[in-house]
Amino acid sequence: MPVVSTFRSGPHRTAVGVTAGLLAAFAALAVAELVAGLVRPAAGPVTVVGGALIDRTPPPVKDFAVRTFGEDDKTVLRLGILAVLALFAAALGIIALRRRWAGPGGVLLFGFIGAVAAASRPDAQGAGDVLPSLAGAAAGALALLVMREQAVRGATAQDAAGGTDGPDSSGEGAGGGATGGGQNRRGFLVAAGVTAAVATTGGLLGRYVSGHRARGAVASREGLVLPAPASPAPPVPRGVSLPVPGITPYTTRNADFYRVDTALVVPKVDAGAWRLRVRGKGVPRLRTFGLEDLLARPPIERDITLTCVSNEVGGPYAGNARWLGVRLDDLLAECGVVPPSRGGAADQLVARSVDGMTLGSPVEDVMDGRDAMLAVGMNGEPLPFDHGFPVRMLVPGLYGYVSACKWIEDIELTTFDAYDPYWVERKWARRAPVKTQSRIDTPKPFARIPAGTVTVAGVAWAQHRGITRVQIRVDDGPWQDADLAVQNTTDTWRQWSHRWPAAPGGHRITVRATDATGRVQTERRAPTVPDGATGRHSVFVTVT
Ligand SMILES: Nc1nc2c(c(=O)[nH]1)N[C@H]1C(S)=C(S)[C@@H](COP(=O)(O)O)O[C@H]1N2
Ligand SMILES: [Mo]
Repeated sequence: MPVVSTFRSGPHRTAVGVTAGLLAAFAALAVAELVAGLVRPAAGPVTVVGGALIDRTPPPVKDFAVRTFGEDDKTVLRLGILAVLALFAAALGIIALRRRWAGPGGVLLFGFIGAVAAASRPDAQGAGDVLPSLAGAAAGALALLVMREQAVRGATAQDAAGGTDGPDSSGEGAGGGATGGGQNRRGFLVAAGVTAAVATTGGLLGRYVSGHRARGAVASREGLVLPAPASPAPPVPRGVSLPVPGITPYTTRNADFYRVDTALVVPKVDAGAWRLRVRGKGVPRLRTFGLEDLLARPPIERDITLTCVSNEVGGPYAGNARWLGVRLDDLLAECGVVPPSRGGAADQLVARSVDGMTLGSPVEDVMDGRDAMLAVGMNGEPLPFDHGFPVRMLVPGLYGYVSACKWIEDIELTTFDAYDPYWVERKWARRAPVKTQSRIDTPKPFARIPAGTVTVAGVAWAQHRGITRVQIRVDDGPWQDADLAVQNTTDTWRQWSHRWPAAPGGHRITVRATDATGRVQTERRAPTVPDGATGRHSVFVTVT
């Protein structure tokens, strides 16, 4: 057995390498996050690498991730990146003991990857983006070099004393004596301890700085007093909500509203500093609006159901809220925009967010009189940060990815020929009106329920067309009309329920909806890519 106090070879040496590698990586990340906190919180290496991965994820993989991890997908991605990083860091630490420059060189290579990822993000702004990764890598490389020198110093001293290489001739380790061993262990432990302490301090400081930066935005949200609507939403009729346990509530609470976006760090925009630019084809001169300017316009309040194109049949990515905002058609008209049907040059409105996301909507839809809006309020409070504070766009009847830009800061009038926004570049359709869908909320799939009368219930949506009929089929039986809740507006979903005399056995319940154009929801199954899933939701239950 080698003397324990040297790091010559074996499990002990491996442990030293792994420790050095992990600590160096920790120092690199901590310093990077600190620098990111100072220059740009969204430019932290894990964030930019995660973002770059999201940018390059093929739609089926993205859909798999959304399906499997739901709204935890970003946490899973972050943890995945950290796990991969830890593996490489451990390996680099081991290699560093053998080859002086290999470890630090490897760390710098990772820093370079982070910098490239940062520069390739759609919201990259320049030097500030690459700085965190480069500074972190420099710190990590230095830490690894120092720890490595300390770890091998004693062993090298033994080389001089012993004269010959041991079986472990690939590296610095040699000889069996303990000369300098105690010293090198102490030296390494000190270096490791200092690295850990510096990294922890840097990390905490980084958190503090980022938090401090966000404080202005948080205060601006808390201080925002929403104006009273000049055009209030019509009172929600009694009877939009059916008294069925387990049914999706008519109005989705903000905390329960689904969230789908690519932001690994939720943008925290200070409402006071927020500006919206409107520019492009048909806009004679660039116009800029602050939040004050927006709120000086007559606010409208509307109930609108938002759905995501990535929602599988029966999936959860739909929500209904009461939004407060200003009419987008009026604002565009005031800027000089004319819809294509009246000779306007631009047929695509590209909305851009502070995090570089781009979403393209048909100008015709936005200006055809529907309640397209720039929203500032959601269910009676300022937009939550997750949902786009201070301002987001909404266009009833269109999927979120072609209309619902959160953290919006720029509107460009252009053509569908001239520009493909983010998701269109990634194989999703240019135009994507919401498809008619219905969902069974209760009973749940594979529920075991006692025989007798069972209430089957759920929601159906076909925004901007409206739902006129929902039908239920049990096994291969006839389609039977469900009872519809009262329709509020055609821009929102509609609850339905059906009392089913359930006989013992296994049964499959299927639902289908008909929209106000008379079209029945298709049974043809289509995947979410490129313009929204089709097919009918069904659940299998066992009646006992
Ligand atoms: N800035 C930005 N806005 C965005 C997105 C995004 O990734 N970034 N995702 C869009 C998509 S795909 C949908 S479905 C809706 C979801 O809005 P929600 O998260 O408030 O439910 O936001 C849209 N707006
Ligand atoms: Mo979406």
